Amino acid sequence: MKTIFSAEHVLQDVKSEFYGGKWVDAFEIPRRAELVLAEVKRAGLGPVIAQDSFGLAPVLAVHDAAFVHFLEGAWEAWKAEAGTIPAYPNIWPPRRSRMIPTVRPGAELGRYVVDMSSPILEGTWNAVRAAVDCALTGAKLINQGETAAFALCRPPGHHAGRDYFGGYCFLNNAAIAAQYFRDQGASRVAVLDIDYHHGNGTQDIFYDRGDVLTVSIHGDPVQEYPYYIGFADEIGEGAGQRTNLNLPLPWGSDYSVWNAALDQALERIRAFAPDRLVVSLGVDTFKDDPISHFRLKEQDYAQIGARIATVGVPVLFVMEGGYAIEAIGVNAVNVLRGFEAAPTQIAWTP
Ligand code: OKP
Ligand code: ZN
Repeated sequence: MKTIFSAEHVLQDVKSEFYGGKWVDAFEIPRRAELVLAEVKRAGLGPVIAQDSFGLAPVLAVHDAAFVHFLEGAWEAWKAEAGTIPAYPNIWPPRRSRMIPTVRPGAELGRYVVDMSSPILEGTWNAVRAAVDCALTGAKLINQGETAAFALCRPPGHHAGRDYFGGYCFLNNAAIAAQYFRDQGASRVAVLDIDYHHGNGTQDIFYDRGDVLTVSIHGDPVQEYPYYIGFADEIGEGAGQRTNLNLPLPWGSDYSVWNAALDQALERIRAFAPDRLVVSLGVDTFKDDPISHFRLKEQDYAQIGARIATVGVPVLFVMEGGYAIEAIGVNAVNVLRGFEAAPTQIAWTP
């Protein structure tokens, strides 16, 4: 399959992260994408191509306009006040605040960001736009007849909601691609999120939508980020009733446990009969991941790819997390190779 990759990802280059009450070396670093790219090439997965430009319309189809325009101008506003240091919030709005406009960039940041893991830097907006364009280019390739594509997005996207960002994510690459599939004629789209962390942003975006099924297998929010969302009783609302499926698993879950959840996920996806499947591909489920607590092994990832192929519809893989730097390439590419090696026939329809 083709990989879509932008060199502009390097513009999001956070040095330190506030983690467990301490400043530590950042986990979500440019080297992650470089190592995945290197393994794509070493394994001979297929051509690596650059992204096309899609503009902001597909972004505004899922994200709040004021939020998007805030992100676009956030660095310039922050720099005018604080200089060229990473932009962090001054405050988070207290409950029952009047959500009035403020004149301070650090106060506006608190309106939109949910945590301390996602500072805005000089190059953030360009890196984020490039990642979105990688996902959209992959979706376009699929609409042109590819049965799978790999959007090697960085920064990741699945924690970005309609009008909020956080968890290293700014715009929701996978959700934007899913909506693009809908807008280009797909009747139903499924998003399967296999990152270790709950895909709260994707859930948020499609929560009241019956045309997009969102399924996430993740560390139980009782123990794990994003803590406040991702529980099994969140099933969707309104027209989206029963089109959200959360499969939280406890710390220490290994592949036998995880694969049973994948069975449930795939059963629900098959019953939904989507035209397209978007996979939020995080490999922070790996046993050696420094911020996660599942126990998947290198070879398990090929099984996952083969299992995903059984859905039998075209799949856009969108890179999300994975922080065990020495293994991220092998694990991510194992999913893709496992998918390609599977005997299943993929039914492509326009
Ligand atoms: C992004 B992705 C836990 C702090 C977690 C943010 C994690 C974001 C993960 N104590 N910080 O889903 O891989
Ligand atoms: Zn994650």
